[in-house]
Amino acid sequence: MSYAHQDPATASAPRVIDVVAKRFGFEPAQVEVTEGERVRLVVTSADGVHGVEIKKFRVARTVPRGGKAVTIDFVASTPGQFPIVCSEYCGDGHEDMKGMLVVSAKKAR
Ligand SMILES: [Cu+2]
Repeated sequence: MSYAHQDPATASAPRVIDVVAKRFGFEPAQVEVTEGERVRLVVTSADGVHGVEIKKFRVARTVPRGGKAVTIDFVASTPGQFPIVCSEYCGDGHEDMKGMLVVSAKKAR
C-alpha cells in the first residue's frame, strides 16, 4: 500500500481551533497555524451578532447571537500574518475588533 499520492494537507485531520467573538475582540486574539494545514475555526459569540472575515483565505461568515457555533474550514496555504476582522457592525468598538491569523512557513525537509 502506498501513500505517495496523498496530499499531506488534505490527508490529515483539520486543526480545530475554538474562537470566541465578543465586544470587542476575538479570543484568542492570535491564531497560529502552519502553512498547508487544514484549519477549522469553530466560532461562537459571547454576546451579539459578529462576523469573521479573513480576506486572504476568502473567509466571511456571520456569527449569530446565542452561542451557536459557526464552523469555518480553510487551508492555510500561504505563510504570513493575516488580519481577522469583524464583518458585522457590532457597536462603538467594532473598528477595533481585530484578531490575527499567523501562518508559519513549513519547515524545509
Ligand atoms: Cu464584532
